[in-house]
Amino acid sequence: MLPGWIYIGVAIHVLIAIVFISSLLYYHNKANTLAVKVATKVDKYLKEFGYDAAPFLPKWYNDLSTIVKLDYAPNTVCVVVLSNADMFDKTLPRYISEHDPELKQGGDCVDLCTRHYMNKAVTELFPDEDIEIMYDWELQTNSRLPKVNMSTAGHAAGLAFYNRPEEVESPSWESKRKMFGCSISPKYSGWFGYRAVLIFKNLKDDDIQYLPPHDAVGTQELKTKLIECFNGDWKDPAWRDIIFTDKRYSDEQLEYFNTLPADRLPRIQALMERFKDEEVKKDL
Ligand code: B12
Repeated sequence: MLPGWIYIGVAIHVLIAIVFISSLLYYHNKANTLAVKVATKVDKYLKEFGYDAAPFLPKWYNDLSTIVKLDYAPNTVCVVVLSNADMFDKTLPRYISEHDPELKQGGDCVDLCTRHYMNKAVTELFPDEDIEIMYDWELQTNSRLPKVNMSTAGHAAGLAFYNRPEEVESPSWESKRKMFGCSISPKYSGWFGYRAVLIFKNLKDDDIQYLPPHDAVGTQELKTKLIECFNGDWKDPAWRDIIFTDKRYSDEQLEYFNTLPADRLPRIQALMERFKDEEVKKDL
């Protein structure tokens, strides 16, 4: 027979272990809510094609966006998708080589490529869900306003902080001048593009916690420079380099986006030549 204090000691240790494991499970479940699981699935699937995804709720978005609203229940699961440098440099040439007939019908190849991978992701991952996809270029039918304000969606999802001109305390520009805000990602700085918002109409999440995005630009001095550059020469990529990232666009990609849509065909042809050469080298 062991002394009583040993039994008491063991009981206390077991109790502490139970409390510890339950709190781990509680916080794990809180962090791993339905919206997080859905967005993680989308993110993992799209990663190899050069896209990143993160979850948000219409409530968070509508609390920020003053004009362009999302008319869904506040707790509906939504996912915002951006493209990073790999989408153009790696995925696009492969997509074009496999879907040439679609491209000959005209249309923007980046938009076609994005539409292809968004449709593929939702049909393969969520075949039974009712999902609406809104693209960055889509406008509302009766106004010139976008269907969804991508910068606000990305800010709500924590992907990139939306730097507004109103944040600048001593602006260097005339107060009458209309200045546009600019999103900066802690991962890609300005080297990304918003592409789509996926709305899972029948999925609701009441547990996900709002986490504000990381303000990577931070200082007033840099914010002033950012807003000045973003509203200056749109072909100058200085605003994209406002913070350090090792994942910038290639020169080929930058030149493509700096070329007016009507003049982009020769750039696509050059991209395809480069891709064909690389494929031939791989086979040698
Ligand atoms: C129309 C448009 C333009 C127009 C007008 C610009 C504008 N911002 O309105 C023009 C042609 C000028 C333009 C130019 C450019 N654009 Co543009 N454009 C758009 C587009 C399609 C819609 C923007 C819009 O009209 N919004 C509606 C107005 C009312 O929104 P808003 O002014 O932002 O106001 C809202 C917010 O302030 C919000 N709000 C209010 N308070 C608060 C508080 C917080 C904290 C937050 C988060 C939000 C918030 O509520 C307001 C109303 O809803 C978006 C894509 C999209 N679907 O969002 C791209 C977009 C904004 N453009 C983009 C880019 C890159 C550009 C260009 C560099 C060219 C290019 N495409 O490469 C240039 C840069 C500007 C310049 N030097 O000319 C990127 C922004 C990237 C970034 N990192 O920020 C976007 C998101 C496109 C994308 N696919 O990524 N663009």
